[in-house]
Amino acid sequence: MHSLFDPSSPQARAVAGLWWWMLAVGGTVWLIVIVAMLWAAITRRQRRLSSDLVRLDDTAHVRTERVVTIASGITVAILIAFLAYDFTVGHALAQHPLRALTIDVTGHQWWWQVLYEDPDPSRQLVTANEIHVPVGVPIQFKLRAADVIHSFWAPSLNGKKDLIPGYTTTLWFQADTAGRYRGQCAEFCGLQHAKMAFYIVAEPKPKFAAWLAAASQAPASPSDPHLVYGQRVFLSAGCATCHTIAGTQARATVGPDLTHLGSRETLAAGTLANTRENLLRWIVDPGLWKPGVHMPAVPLSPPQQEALADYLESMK
Ligand code: HEC
Ligand SMILES: [Cu+2]
Repeated sequence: MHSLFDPSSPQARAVAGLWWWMLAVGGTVWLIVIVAMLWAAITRRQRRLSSDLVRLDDTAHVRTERVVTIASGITVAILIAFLAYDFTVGHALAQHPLRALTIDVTGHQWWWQVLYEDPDPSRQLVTANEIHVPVGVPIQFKLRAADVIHSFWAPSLNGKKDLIPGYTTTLWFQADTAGRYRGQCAEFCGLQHAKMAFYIVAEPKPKFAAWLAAASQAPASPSDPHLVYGQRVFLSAGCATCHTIAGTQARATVGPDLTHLGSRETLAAGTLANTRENLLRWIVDPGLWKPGVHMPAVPLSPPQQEALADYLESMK
């Protein structure tokens, strides 16, 4: 779901309410103005056709002035009412209730790093591009940017919020219903801005807790020789200079954490469905799918690529 008109949180509903009111009032005013304009044009033309000299007498002048004054007054009143409404919506969105969960999201060109805060730093979970949240729980997002300005926007859950380098912004929402909500970077951030999507997976609390527990576990070391080979390729081909896989020596944070890549539904921030075929294609030439991407095509033999893809997909 990716729609302002399909709100699934109190926050998105407040924003949608404001939008509908603006559409209704703005639309009504527009209609009235158009009708008045047509009416004026038609009556004037009729008067001219009857070769009436169009000269406004004093009473007509006074009448026109009065209409203009009243219309201006109504316009100002409408704008002030909307200003007040807008402030109340903004205020409601800014109110932070006691939140159960804080998630740090860092925007990178062109992917999202996701960190689940925990009082014990060693238990902080890091993942990318897919954000699991429990339903019915207020969740705070701390938003940062690693390079340029990005904007976090999941329209069914809340309005946009910019991610600004060197500064932390916050946003919160509470998902009402379980589902998969699409989000998108909403601030132009370079060549692949359009391919910088993310998904918010809202789940019932027990399911979320199970996901969190599983995702916090480092995957077991592979025993299958093919996968052992895949891991060796990963660790020796340079992938580890940019990526992390928990439980291995790969600890770099230049690119997305790949620890449980097999459990994610898309690759490269919503660019490709996460299938073995697509993963292989991505590894062989990431720039083909995302020209300008900050991941090089690493020269590997076909058996190395296959083993690597199988190893990464095996980590659910
Ligand atoms: C110079 C740093 C760098 C190197 C080296 C590198 N990557 Fe990446 N990788 C990235 C970046 C940056 C991204 C994010 C690209 C994007 O979505 O815009 C990425 C994305 C990925 C993704 C998609 C992850 C996701 O969450 O969707 C996979 C899979 C991946 N890389 C695997 C590899 C493998 C396998 C290797 C080694 C053959 C490798 N990378 C080498 C930087 C690197
Ligand atoms: Cu962007």
